[in-house]
Amino acid sequence: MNWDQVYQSAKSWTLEAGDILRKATKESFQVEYKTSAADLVTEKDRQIEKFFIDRIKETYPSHFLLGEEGMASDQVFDYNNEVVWVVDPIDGTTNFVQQQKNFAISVGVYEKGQPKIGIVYDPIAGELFHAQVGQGAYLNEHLLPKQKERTLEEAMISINQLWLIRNERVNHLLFEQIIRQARGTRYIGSAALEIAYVACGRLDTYFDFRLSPWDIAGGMVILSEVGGVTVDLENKTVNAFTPTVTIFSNPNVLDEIVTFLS
Ligand code: 2AM
Ligand code: CA
Repeated sequence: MNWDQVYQSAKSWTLEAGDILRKATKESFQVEYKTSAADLVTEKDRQIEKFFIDRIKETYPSHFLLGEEGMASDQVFDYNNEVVWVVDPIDGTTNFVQQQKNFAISVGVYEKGQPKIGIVYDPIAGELFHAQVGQGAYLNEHLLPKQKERTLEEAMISINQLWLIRNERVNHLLFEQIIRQARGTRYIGSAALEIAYVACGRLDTYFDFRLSPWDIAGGMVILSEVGGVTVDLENKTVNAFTPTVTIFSNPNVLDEIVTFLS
């Protein structure tokens, strides 16, 4: 497999898809509830997923696509044996609909379950985060530095406020000391962007407990290229295909954080 060529394809298709979404924020489009008013899908989510399916089929017919909208559900494959493009056509659909900003396209390309390429693109900010394994991570054309030395009191923490009130997935009281000690908290509402922001140091740790492969597959490649880590509450490495309970972090801050999680 010519991975340089796949990397170029992934970047140029993502930029092209981003143009479609940027224009879409100025137009009206159809919005549907999936399971509730907090779980939306638009015709643009489906259009962008189809855009990737068509290009992958044409250029890399042996590759598969795993996407949030399930539009390639005719494809049957085992990700441990194949090349798979893990695509979220719009990560942060609620923001796309309500704010017309703070959303991203997320693309991860994995071979037999192993990361190869990660792309997270914010088309409104014009920020393309991208990485090919072993070659560093970039924000547009700038190489991102490795994760900085940082203490919890200098750290910016990202967490959905859902996990700070009583909930079914995690003990919300675990976060009290972490948040009290940290420099600040921020939440964007797009998992792919939060992970990319940890990679470039705008955030230091992002917690989430309701994730799917397409939310994180692209961002994880970018984060690991700068020395960031993806672990569960027991500090064990998380696989992009079987997430749910996950911490994305600068490793220096994580050492302090795990002391509060046990
Ligand atoms: P989405 O916009 O692609 O649905 C904030 O809601 C973040 O969590 C977004 O990245 C969003 O992705 C993701 N998210 C929201 N609801 C989710 C769910 N039920 N399962 C997995 N991820 C979800
Ligand atoms: Ca999505």
